This record gives sequence, structure tokens and C-alpha cells, in this order.
Amino acid sequence: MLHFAQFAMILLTLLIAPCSGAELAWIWSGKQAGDKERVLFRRDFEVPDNVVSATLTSSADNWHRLCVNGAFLEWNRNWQKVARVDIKKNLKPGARNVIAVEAGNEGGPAGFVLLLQMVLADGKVMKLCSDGTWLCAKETAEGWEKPDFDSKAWARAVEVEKMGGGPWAQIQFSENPAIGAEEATSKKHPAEAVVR
Ligand SMILES: [Ca+2]
Repeated sequence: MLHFAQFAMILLTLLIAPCSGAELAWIWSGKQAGDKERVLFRRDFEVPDNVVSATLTSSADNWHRLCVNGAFLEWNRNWQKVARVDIKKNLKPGARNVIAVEAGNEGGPAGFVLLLQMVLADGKVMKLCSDGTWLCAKETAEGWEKPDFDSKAWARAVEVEKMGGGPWAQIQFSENPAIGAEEATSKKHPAEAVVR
């Protein structure tokens, strides 16, 4: 019989749909983007209560604005410059969390890509990738970036390209799972400082 903690971890693992780098995708509201088009994205996910670090890496052609649990964090107006943010302090461990993103296209192709890497106290790394499980909308609604927003009417995002493909082949994300992860884990769990 599975120990409850093991069961809970398996459940969490399923809920967050961990991805490998190969599954990371550039997403948009459709395969063809319009000039000056703006798209809103949302993804709900469960954060384990033993999270010690959380690093969010993202890029969008042409620009994007990141929001975690209703707090706007960062503007990025240059898709060639990858945004990398420590969002540990913005997460609610043991609860549903939401990443909301406003992204805009200036012209030509458009896409948004994101990787969240969470290091847990036992050294496990959980990942959340931009893919077809994300929701999107073109119209702004009151509170669209907040965790309690009802996004049932939103559409599924479309995978435009896999990471490393299309016009964004030059963009690569670091495999290092966290900013300051080693420091965080070694303080709390010296025997498990190595991130696997
Ligand atoms: Ca573009």
C-alpha cells in the first residue's frame, strides 16, 4: 500500500504534467499570428508544500508581461533576451497557483515559451512547460490575471513550434533548475544539496 505522502506526490506529479525540454513549446492563440495581436495566457498548477526554489524562464515574440498569483513581475520587450525570474516568494506552497501572461506580437510570427523549474526539499525537480494545456484569450476581462478568475470560456493554446524550432531556433533555456537552489537546499537539507 502506498504511503499517503507517496500517493500525494504521484498525484501532484500528474497534476503538474512534468515536461522534458523536448516538450517545451512556443504557444500562441493560433498557428498564424496577426500584426499587433495581443494574447493572454493562463496556467493553473499545484505547488508542493516542500518547494525550496522556483525559477521561471520565458521569452515571447515580440514581448510579454509575467504575472504570478495576481502580482505583475516583469516586462520583457525583447524576445532575444530570455527572462529568468526567481518566483519562490510569489508562490503559495500546498495550493493552486496561477501564472498569467500578457503577450504581444508586433508583426510576422508570434510565440510565447515558458519553463518553471521547482526544486523540492528532497532534491526532486518539478517542471511546468508552455504547451497545449495552457489556456488563452484575446479579450481582457476584469481580474484575468488573478488566481480565482473563471477561465472556463478560454480556449486551449496552440503549439506553434517545439523549443529549438522555427524562427526562434537560437533561443535555448538553461537546464540549471534554479537560481540559488543549491543555497536553499543546503541550508535546510545539507545531505540533499545535490539537485538530481
Ligand atoms: Ca513577431
